[in-house]
Order: sequence, then C-alpha cells, then structure tokens
Amino acid sequence: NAQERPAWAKETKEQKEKRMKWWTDARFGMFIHWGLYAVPARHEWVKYYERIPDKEYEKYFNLFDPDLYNPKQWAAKAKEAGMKYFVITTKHHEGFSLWDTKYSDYKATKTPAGRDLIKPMVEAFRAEGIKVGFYYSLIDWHHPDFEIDASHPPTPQGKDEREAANKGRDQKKYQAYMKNQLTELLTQFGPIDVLFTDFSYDGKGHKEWDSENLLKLIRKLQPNIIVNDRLDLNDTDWGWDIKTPEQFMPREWLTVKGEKVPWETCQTFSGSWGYHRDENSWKSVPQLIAMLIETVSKGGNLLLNVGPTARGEFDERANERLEGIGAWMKQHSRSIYGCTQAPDSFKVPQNCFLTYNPEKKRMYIHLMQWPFKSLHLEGFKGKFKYAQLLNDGSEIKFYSPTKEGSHTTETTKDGDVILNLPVQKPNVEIPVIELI
Ligand code: H79
Repeated sequence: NAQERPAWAKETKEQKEKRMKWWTDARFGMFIHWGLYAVPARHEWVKYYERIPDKEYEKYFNLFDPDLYNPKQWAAKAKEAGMKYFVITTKHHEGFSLWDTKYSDYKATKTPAGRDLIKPMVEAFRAEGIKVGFYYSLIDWHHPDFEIDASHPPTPQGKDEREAANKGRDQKKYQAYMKNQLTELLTQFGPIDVLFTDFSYDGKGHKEWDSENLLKLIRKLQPNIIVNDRLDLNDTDWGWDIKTPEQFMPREWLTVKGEKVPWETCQTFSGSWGYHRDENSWKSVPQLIAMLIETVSKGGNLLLNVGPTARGEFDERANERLEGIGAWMKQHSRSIYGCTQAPDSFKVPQNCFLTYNPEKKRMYIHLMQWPFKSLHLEGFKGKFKYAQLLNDGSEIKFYSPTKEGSHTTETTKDGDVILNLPVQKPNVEIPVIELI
C-alpha cells in the first residue's frame, strides 16, 4: 500500500496476542444471518440467484415483521451451546440495516418491525457474558451509489448495460456512507469486540472500499476490536487480525509468509447462511462437534451460523443442534476453551484429534472412533502422569510395554504408552481423554 502504516498496525506480536487472547481462548462463536432474505427463506443470495428486480424485492421489506423476536432466547441458546461470542449481520449484501441508521430509510425501523433490532440483541448477549461482533457487508445491492458490477442483482448481462446503469453512481459517496454507518455501529452500542467485513472479490477491493481509511476509522473508534481479513489489505502489514475461510476446513493451521496466524472458519448448519426452509443438507450434531474439535486441533476458531426465521426465531433444527453441541460442551469444553494445536512432538494417534492447553499443560485426545480396549500413544511415555475420561472424570489406566513377555512388544516401540480403555464407548457423541 502506498500510504504509511499507522501506529496501531505496528503493534508487536506479543501486544497483538494479548489484545486477542479472549478470542483465541474462546474458540467458539455464533454467527447470525438475519435480514429481509429470511422472508423468502431460500438463501441470502436469493436476489442474485433469482435475478429479482428491486421493485419485486420490496415486498419482503414491507412484510418483514418478526413478531416472535426475543433476543434473550437467542442469547440463551448461544450460551447453552458454549459459544463465547456472536457476530450479527447488521447489514448484508441486500443493503438492509437492522439498526436505526440515520443514513438510510432501508432499515428495520421502517418495516412492520418498527424498531431497532440490534440494540436489544447486543444487550441480551452481553447479559449472558457473550462478546459482541458486528458483520458489515461491504457489498450493497441497494445503495444508489454502489457501482454495479457483474455480481450485482438483478445482474446486467453485458458490460454496456452495466456502464449505462452506473451513470450517476459515485462510489466515493458510497464510501462515505459506509464510514457513517460504521461510525454509528462502533459508537452507539458500547464496546464492540469483533468486526466482520464482507467481502472483496474480482469486482471490488481496497480501492473501491477505501479500505485503508475504513480500517483507520474502525481502529480509532474501537482500538481493541478484532477485524477480519476481507478488506483486501496486504497480508499482516495493514493490521487485520484474523483469516476467515468460509465453509472450508483447512488442511492445517493457516499461515501468512510462513507464520501461523489467528484464523476462524465460518460454517453453516445446512449450506445457506440466511434461513432456508427447504434445505436438506443439515449437518448432524456429531459432525458439528467434530468440526469444532478439528478446528481447535489446528489452532483455529469456529463461527457457527444460525439463520433466524422471518418471525424472529431459531427454527427447531437449529435449536436441536445447538442443544446437542451444548450437551457435549457441558462435559467437554475443557478440551476446547484455551486450547490449541498440540506440540509437534506428540504424534497424533489413529482416528484422533489432539488439542492442548498450553497454560494447564494438559493434552486432550478426541476419539473419533472407539478402539477395542487399547489406544496406542506413540512417544507419549513420561509426558503425562494421569489419564482420565473427560465426561465422567474416571481414571484410565495405562502402561508402557517392556521388551519381554507381552505379545504387544512386537509392534510397540520405546516411548509408547498404551491406554486401557473400557470395552464400551462412553455414552457421549465424541469421547475425550484428558492427560494430566
Ligand atoms: O454472508 C455469508 C455469505 O452470504 C457471504 N459470506 C458469508 C459470511 C458470501 N457469499 N458468497 N461468498 C461470500 C463468496 C463469493 C461467491 C461469489 Fe458468486 C462467486 C460471488 C460471485 C461469484 C456464487 C456465485 C455466489 C454468487 C455467484
């Protein structure tokens, strides 16, 4: 970037780690996608996929009436699932604002909802001790100055058509609008812990968003905020905080210039982010728990999305999954909170994910398949003193085989430890062994 880096972009690695510690310890957050697209209930990109003209999309604005909206219930569900922060779509690509913004009439206040929906949400989650994150869409399909590109619905088919449609549009004015809206969001709702901007692509990047100045403003208004990487700013030089792969599980801890960086995968229950009535691709509770474990085993966070309905509720499929995850978390969150990838010196046993708490020096072995009686731990000898099942705190006995006697010696190497597991798998989705 041509501009000089501001002071905050020069914080040391240690300073950054300290600022982000609550977030790296938290490991698990709730994403919430809520907007007018909850009314058609067939994907938050429905305006794009179905080429819906503005006039026709208006009907969802006029019908948006979340009469069952009770953010205390949402917050209670997030808490029950073990989520430590939440991120709400204050405005998605459709351009509709959930708060009472001064800078647009395309907002919840002007719909049958008739009020600011963000303030009570922020209050409800804070009251549960859950940190507050705002998602803000850089893309805006409603603002009259947002320059139309190939992914703008209803998508003009040709370049000429787009150029004609852009007569009179001034992206600079849209930049000012974003700054005004972000100023509201970052000054009127108390401390905001996370900002999730979305997103840059072929059509638009840091020039079109004025990303450098946007980030400067964000840091000025909320110096401790954690900002994602979607502003199209150069690697770490420009001071974004987290890498955010979308519906994707990386092979290993994500790096920038060879250095491990904080990362968060955002994931959905069923594919769509907005409430989708007819989607049949819902992940199961054990799949979702496995996703959380695998993410932490690679040093990342999981931001798991709920798309509330048009009437303002989490639907029963979402609640069932949040409850299932919560039941597991109640007994096993020790292997998640404050944990990270295990040191390389520990070899990952077959069909297992390891997580490690570096402060407590405890290792967690997640058994994705229950073996018959023996779990072989290569090179673990002398690295722990006690082993227990995490769900009930019951002792697991172990031994290191010797060269003499046992039939196990032929396939066992020096330094191995064998855990004596019960024949029956404990009655939990994914059993965990804690090494102390
Ligand atoms: O808010 C959620 C999504 O709506 C948004 N980010 C998450 C958090 C998002 N949707 N898609 N993407 C991000 C990735 C971009 C996809 C695109 Fe395309 C490829 C845009 C244009 C080409 C697929 C095909 C989607 C639209 C057309």
